[in-house]
Amino acid sequence: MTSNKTLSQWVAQVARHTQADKVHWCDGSDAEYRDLVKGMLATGMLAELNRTTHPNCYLHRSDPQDVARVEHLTFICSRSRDDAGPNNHWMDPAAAHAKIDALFAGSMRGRTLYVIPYCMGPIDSPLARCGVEITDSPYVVANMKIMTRMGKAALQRIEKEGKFVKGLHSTGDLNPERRFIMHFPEELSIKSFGSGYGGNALLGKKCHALRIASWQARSEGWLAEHMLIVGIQNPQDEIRYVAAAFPSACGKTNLAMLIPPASHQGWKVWTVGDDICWMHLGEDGRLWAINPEAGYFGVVPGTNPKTNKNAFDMIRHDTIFTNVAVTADNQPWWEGLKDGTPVTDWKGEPYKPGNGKAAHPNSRFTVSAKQNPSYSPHAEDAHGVPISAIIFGGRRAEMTPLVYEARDWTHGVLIGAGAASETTAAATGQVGVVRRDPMAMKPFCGYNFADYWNHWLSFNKRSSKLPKIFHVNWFRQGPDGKFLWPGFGENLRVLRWILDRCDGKAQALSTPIGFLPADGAVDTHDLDVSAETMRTLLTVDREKWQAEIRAMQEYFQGYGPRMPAKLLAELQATQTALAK
Ligand code: GTP
Ligand code: SPV
Ligand code: MN
Repeated sequence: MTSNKTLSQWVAQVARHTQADKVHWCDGSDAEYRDLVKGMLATGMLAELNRTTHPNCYLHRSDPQDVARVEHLTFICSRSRDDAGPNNHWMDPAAAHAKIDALFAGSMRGRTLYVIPYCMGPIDSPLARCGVEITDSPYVVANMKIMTRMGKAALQRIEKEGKFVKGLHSTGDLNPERRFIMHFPEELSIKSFGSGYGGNALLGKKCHALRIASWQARSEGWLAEHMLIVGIQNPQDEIRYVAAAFPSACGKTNLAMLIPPASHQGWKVWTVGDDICWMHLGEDGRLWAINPEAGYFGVVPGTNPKTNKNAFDMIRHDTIFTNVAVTADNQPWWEGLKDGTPVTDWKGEPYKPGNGKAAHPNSRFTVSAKQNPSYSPHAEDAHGVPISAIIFGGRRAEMTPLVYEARDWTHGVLIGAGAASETTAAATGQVGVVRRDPMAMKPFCGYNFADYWNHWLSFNKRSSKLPKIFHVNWFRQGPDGKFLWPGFGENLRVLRWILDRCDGKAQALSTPIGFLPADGAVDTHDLDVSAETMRTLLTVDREKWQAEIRAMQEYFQGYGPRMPAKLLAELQATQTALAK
């Protein structure tokens, strides 16, 4: 099936070990997708949704114990434990292989083994990278078809280059006791067992494009980040690109697809990517970014015509829904939708309001980027798009201002490294707990964070044209628990201040934590937010920030002598300024 010997031997060896019934090499065609869907409808793995309102849309109900990423079962298996760092769970590679190979033994008996050659990034891009995922889940194959450039063209590129990341996946029996997501960065390989959930099972995404790619990026001098990429076009038709790192379920997809509010005639937003960004330093000294993905695996709840009309429209056809509820006339339903009433919940049981949410809070849509009305014509550019600003962010009910700007690159790296956010339903475990999530990469950095921050700092020596760095927080709450900032489309107002700052235009005040917008510098015309609320959103509470700095110091101590001294000095400078 392939001229690449490493690949054919690996597939044969896995087929023997897992005792797969059949081997299917995916060609990535639409006919193949239709056949897969037909097969899954027959076994009940998919159910068809209302054909009239949602043509070619399907519902997958996962095992109720398999609905999110499992960080406690995710391992970086580097030879040295220190290379994985305190930010990762580590296992010795030999021990890890032995443990997970025992689970794979015979796991595909009675099942088809699918071979999925895929390309992360535009197929003709020198920045793109290929992989092959072996899986026994047709649901994974269908999702990979939407999320990556999958099939023939990818296989051809692999045969030409002779290089690919090996990913082995089996859903096993979905028992959480026998579930592991293991990464072997030195071998460029991934082994995932016991889960069918996106981030655990679609190996091109978090496992390859972030954990393995971040390791490669460090040794090769580029960046693999958990960032959206968005183009912002002003009324003069100039387009500038911004990359933003927010933790899981903290607003990347929404910002990437933003629709300008009615007050902003002449503005337009273009989506390049909504989750992952690979950035390389160009010959011109700027950072150039590609989106390695070809589709969106997005959070469903909260999606409606007011919050995100682009997403709402794009998931009306040819979409896979995972763990949403359904209405009496078989339409998908989720919390945040104004219309319709759920009759069956995400588990497939009759919906009763007392039994919790109708749709799972981490229910997801899988949809091709081509269906996005705001998909950028430059998203397929082989060399990517130039980045003007980098934004870090998080979900903080208190303290963190709506927006602030780093003094310089090193300070910006500190802002990213010190970022924290409330946990969400995207990973198993408690929701709403503030934790450090540096650069929104806590679950995804494939190596020691201390080395990662050093890598970020090193760009300063390589270019004088790096983007400016900012931090945003859309999630401040008032005493009544309501969000103080309207968010969504109105976030364009903050993006405008950011881009104006890049042009040296907007007014700012220098504070100990960085530059904050001067009074009135964030445009609030036609916006129902009082001047008092704006002041609350844009002040630095010194006492709270002093405590925050202490929390960062404590966190950084965990990285011991590998911790970059430059970041500690920068933190010390902030602390001194706050004490004045
Ligand atoms: P992952 O796919 O997990 O990486 O998440 P994401 O960062 O792409 O988050 P997404 O855009 O899907 O948003 C997650 C949730 O936050 C959804 O329920 C959104 O409706 C909500 N949300 C997004 N942007 C905003 C905002 O500006 N304000 C408020 N209040 N909520 C928002
Ligand atoms: C996230 O959790 O950040 C996601 C969803 O984007 S998953 O791909 O499942 O990790
Ligand atoms: Mn994500």
